[in-house]
Amino acid sequence: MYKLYGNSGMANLAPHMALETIGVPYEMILVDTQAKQHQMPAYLRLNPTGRVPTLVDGDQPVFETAAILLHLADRHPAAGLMPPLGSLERALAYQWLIHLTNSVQVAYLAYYYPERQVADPAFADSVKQAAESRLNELFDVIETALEGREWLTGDRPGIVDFMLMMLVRWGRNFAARPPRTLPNLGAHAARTASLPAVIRAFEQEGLARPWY
Ligand SMILES: N[C@@H](CCC(=O)N[C@@H](CS)C(=O)NCC(=O)O)C(=O)O
Repeated sequence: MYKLYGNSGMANLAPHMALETIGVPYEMILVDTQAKQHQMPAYLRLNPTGRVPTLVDGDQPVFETAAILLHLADRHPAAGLMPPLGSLERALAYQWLIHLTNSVQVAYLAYYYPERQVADPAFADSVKQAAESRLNELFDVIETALEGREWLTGDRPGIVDFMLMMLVRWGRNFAARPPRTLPNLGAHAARTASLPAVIRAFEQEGLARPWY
């Protein structure tokens, strides 16, 4: 049985949506990040980066959200969470998943933890504002890519969509322009949030509405 370590609304949310979609047995294990459990030896043995999430498959811990999502999609091909192997749609799914984790998620880390980016905490607010501007630029690109599409790749929801919806959610409190206010991104988030498996994941994480 899988074990997914994480905390409410954190990056575990996308793998959580995937697990609920697959319908396989798993245990969700709360890591109390407020209490710094993610920095404690028991957790660091699973994930030496000291971040959530971690998926444990059998005895094997796997960290990095995108890697966990890809592993779940590979393990359960019947769930159709990635386009067919070798297809051009799959190439685009890799493109977007890597972009989402490598650019969008990284910009969010500056947005949520600006103090880690600067030696002088006086500049933290400025870092946060710059991160929000950068995220707006990144979301503009995805907004355009979603034109005329229901899902970011392929013709059914998959791991890339779960990752995107989670990242749209993380911007719900942006000062100027939350990503849900862009028409295609807002519609994509609504579409994803109406999937029964996604609803279960949000409810199990105790997330209050509005979700994005
Ligand atoms: N690239 C990593 C980033 C993980 C990450 O930064 N997770 C955040 C939560 S969304 C975290 O662990 N925050 C606690 C901390 O940094 O102290 C992944 O996707 O797994």
